[in-house]
Amino acid sequence: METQTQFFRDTWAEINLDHLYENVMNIRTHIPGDVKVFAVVKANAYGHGDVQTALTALSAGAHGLAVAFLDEAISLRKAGITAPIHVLGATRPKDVRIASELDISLTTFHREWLVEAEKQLSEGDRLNLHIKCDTGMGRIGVRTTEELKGIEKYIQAHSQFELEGIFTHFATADELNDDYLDQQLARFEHMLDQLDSLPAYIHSSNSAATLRKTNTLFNAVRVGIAMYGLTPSPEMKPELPFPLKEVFSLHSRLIHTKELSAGEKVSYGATYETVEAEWIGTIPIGYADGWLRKLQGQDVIVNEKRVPIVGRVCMDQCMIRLPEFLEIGTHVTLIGKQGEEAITMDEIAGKLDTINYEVPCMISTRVPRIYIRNGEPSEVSNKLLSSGIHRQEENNHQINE
Ligand code: PMH
Repeated sequence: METQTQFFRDTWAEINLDHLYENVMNIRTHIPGDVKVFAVVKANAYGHGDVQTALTALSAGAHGLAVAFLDEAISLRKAGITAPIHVLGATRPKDVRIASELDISLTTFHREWLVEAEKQLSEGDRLNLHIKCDTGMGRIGVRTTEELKGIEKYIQAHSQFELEGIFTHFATADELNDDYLDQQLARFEHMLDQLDSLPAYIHSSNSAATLRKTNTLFNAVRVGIAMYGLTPSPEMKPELPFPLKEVFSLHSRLIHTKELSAGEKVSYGATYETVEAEWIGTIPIGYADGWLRKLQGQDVIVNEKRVPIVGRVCMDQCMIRLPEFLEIGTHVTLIGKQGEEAITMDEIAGKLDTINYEVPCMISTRVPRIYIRNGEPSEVSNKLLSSGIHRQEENNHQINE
């Protein structure tokens, strides 16, 4: 896969792979050495870029990758990534053959699904499966031990299937009260007790559980948000076992500046009116980039100072109130640091009444991603990434040359 190396607009996201690497290393140091890390790179790695994130996480010692859909796994394989990949969500039984061909592990939670999937596979095919247990998330998964045993028996009786893993997902791991998590854990442990033999991977922890708990780790964890340097919930902030470094930042440049006299209007609806003579700058980012209209009034950073977005955010542009005349081309930081000033993902999430997970996911693919490694922006191609990044210790999951 060729990564975009050139772009022609003054708005971009910087993905700091050095921070990602450090976060994964810190997570690995925090957990016992025999617990494997699956880097969750679904949804284009929460908007960060799946291939670059995957390669960096693997170079930092992640054992494998987890995605939501088969399509995401196929695209990682097509990029040459040979590490274990597990599809966490449901896959249609009619699509299992390509998963088997590409050695992609799927999730199962219905005996009937296995019956249908088997029809797609030939004698010599092999499909790795993880059984999903619904212990209280109420999303997908087996809920009873009867269902679980039915699936285990069916897998045992059919050589095309290999039971590679069993897992569950916590609904409240990011809350400090553990009552519900403990109930889910007890249900999961009860389900594990029913199996004739345990598969290779047993996993339940997302980032929050990985950071907060020791009794949920089993022998693998699925880490997403913490790898991206974001805290799973505001209440976990004071308890973090090590600092997380934000990976994603968002930038633009002034494309126009002008002085308006008092009483002039700005943007659709003419809702903003200058109170005095004001310098107004325009930046080329708008709601089609995921910089939503609700961000009217949000600060950005220019010359290390906060200034507000004024008037309505348009599809491709928005306006900011400048402290003085500033040159076209002046750097504007929308998420990230300039000098002492910082706008965090959590600040933007707060302004949008949402969680930090949603913010990088919503910055659309129209915004080019620039990858930083070893402190330098790199016009990165995956070949480059595979060839020597980060003093790799465990570099056995890299791209096929
Ligand atoms: N495992 C599963 C099954 C998940 O759905 C997710 C995240 C993770 C692991 C990683 O969680 P983390 O990012 O908190 O570490 N899933 C979602 C979701 O469906 N909505 O928000 C996050």
